[in-house]
Parts: sequence; structure tokens; C-alpha cells
Amino acid sequence: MLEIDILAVVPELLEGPFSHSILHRAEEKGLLKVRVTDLRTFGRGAYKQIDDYAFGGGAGMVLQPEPLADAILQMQGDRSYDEIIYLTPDGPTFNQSTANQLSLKARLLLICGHYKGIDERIREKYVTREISIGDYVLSGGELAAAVVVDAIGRLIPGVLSDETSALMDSFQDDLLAPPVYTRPAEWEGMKVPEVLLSGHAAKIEEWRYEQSIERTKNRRPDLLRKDEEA
Ligand code: 6GU
Repeated sequence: MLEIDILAVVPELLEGPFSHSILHRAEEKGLLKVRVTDLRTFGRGAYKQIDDYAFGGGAGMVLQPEPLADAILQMQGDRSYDEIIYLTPDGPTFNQSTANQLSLKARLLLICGHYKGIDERIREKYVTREISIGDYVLSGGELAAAVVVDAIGRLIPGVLSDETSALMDSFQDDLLAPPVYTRPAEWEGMKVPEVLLSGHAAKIEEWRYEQSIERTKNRRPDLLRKDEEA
């Protein structure tokens, strides 16, 4: 059972992703519990303020430390987290290896930033890991959190109906997945490779492996080089 808490500025952005898809099944099976908390409920004053101008000037607001700390402390009172993760474009880039590691944890807290980000002191005091989902800027961390939770959630044993299927994914062994085909065996004059119809399991596996290598060489040679460095 993996419990994930998400501290969000726009919790509505997270309603869709987890009430559909494979993650909903994971929650129904009791393998995953995702809870979204609205940072605004920890805001200050009548307007529930959570952000303020950046010291030193410049455009954009910064999430203040007090509401974040109050939220984190309250959530830590309920659960002790293996990791407190801040989603930020200046973090290390998320990949399958990170997803594998995190899927083995029991309790995670994901913090979504907004605007210019969160006060640096929260990062220093509470955050144990930072994650970016790629080299582009999103308007907030919520969609990134949805990506991370999806990637992690499907790796929990029992979530995918065919448990081996996660092992066969692209990236799981630093190779891209081979091409796949389904019926009909001939479509618009285009035929499915003969070997896949042969019923010869060993030959099929060999073909798929060769295709994986070929695809990776052509499309993502950086993944093969990574392998040589290891
Ligand atoms: Cl985690 N947050 C935001 N706001 N933008 C991003 C990101 C995260 N990862 C890539 N771009």
C-alpha cells in the first residue's frame, strides 16, 4: 500500500487524473491512496493569503513559508513520510529509475509550487527530494504531480492486471519498446511481420529484442550510451 499526499494550490487540477484510469483501479484494490490537500486552507487572514511579493523585487509571487509549514506539520502529524518531494522545474529530471525507487516507498508527500515557486527556506527545512518532469515550465506543479503519481502508481505490484507488463515497458531496461501489432494481420496492404504470427516464442522474443535495440539506436542513442557508462 502506497499513500501519497499532494499539497496543491489548485487541487481541482488533480480531480480528473485520479478518478479515472488505472490509478482509480489501484485505489479500489487498496494498493494506492492519493489524498489532495488545498494549501489555501492554511492561508492567512480573511483572504486566506498564501503568497507574497519576492524580496528584492521582480515579477511574480512566492508561496510564503508559514502556510506551507503549517500544512506540512499537520500532515506529518497524521503520517510520517519517507520523502517530502517538491515539484519544480529546477529539480533533477524525473525518469523511470526514480519512478521505480518511489514505487517502493510507503508514504510520500508531494508539494506543488506555483507562481515563482516556494520560499527557499521550506526547501531547506523540509524537502528531501526535488523533481522536474522535463525542460519546460508549467504554470504549477499539479500536472507534474499527476504525471509522477501515474508513473509510480502503475509500478505498484498488482496494479497492472498483467504484472509483467510494467517490466516490458520502454525505459525499464533503458531500451525503447518494440513495435506492436494487433488484428487484422493485413491492413491496407500492410502486413504484420511474419515472425509474430509464427507462434515461435523464442524467435518472437529475439525479434522484439532486436527491434528494441534498433529503435533505441535510431531514436534515443543517448540511452545506449548511458548503458555503456554504467
Ligand atoms: Cl515539477 N513544475 C513546474 N511548474 N514546471 C515544470 C515542472 C514542475 N517540471 C517541468 N516543468
